[in-house]
Amino acid sequence: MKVHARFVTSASKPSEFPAPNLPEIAVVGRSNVGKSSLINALTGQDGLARTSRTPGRTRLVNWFEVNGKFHLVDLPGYGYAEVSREMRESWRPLIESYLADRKTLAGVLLLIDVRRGSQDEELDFVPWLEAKEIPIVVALTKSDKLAKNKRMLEVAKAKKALGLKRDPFAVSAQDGEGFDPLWRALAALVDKKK
Ligand SMILES: Nc1nc2c(ncn2[C@@H]2O[C@H](COP(=O)(O)OP(=O)(O)OP(=O)(O)O)[C@@H](O)[C@H]2O)c(=O)[nH]1
Ligand SMILES: [Mg+2]
Repeated sequence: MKVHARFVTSASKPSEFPAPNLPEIAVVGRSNVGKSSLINALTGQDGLARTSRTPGRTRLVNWFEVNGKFHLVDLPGYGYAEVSREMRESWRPLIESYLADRKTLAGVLLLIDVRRGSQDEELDFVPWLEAKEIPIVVALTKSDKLAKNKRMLEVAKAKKALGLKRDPFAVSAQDGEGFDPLWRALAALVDKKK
């Protein structure tokens, strides 16, 4: 798929959110799981979203417009203990209010590190999204870090743990594994929203 993406804006509070004019896919996951890297790799634009080895890099909500058709929204990561309590407590309402109230939300791309698997946050989060009838696509990131047979095992484990109807995708921002089926799944969410 040929992709053109551009940065739209950042927000630290709902009053700064951009006008809800395009369907949006929110990229959600633990800090350091590879949300920003995946956005860069999927769009083929290095440096579009800021990435870092240090968890907690993305502290704002960032909007990226893709092919003039939809937004990928990079949300701050959760589960990063070293960020001050105050910071963490300001993020949760920001993320939750975004997910609960955003009229243009087409779905959530939930990322889980293939080596860590689903933890409490994901086990809580998936039913929370389901209760709100927000469509979910799950992808296991950094698939390049595991041999193929181990990867397949993790895919099956995550599907079962989260009670998903379909296999999560295994993706790698490093080598592009899994991008075609992931793009198709995201495009389907966007189309359904229109
Ligand atoms: N090997 C490998 N490393 C990756 C991959 N994706 C991301 N990383 C590395 O993981 C680290 C975190 O990546 P980010 O994209 O900044 O993670 P994030 O989820 O945006 O993190 P926060 O903004 O802190 O929530 C960086 O050092 C990346 O280079 C991948 O597919 N493979
Ligand atoms: Mg980030």
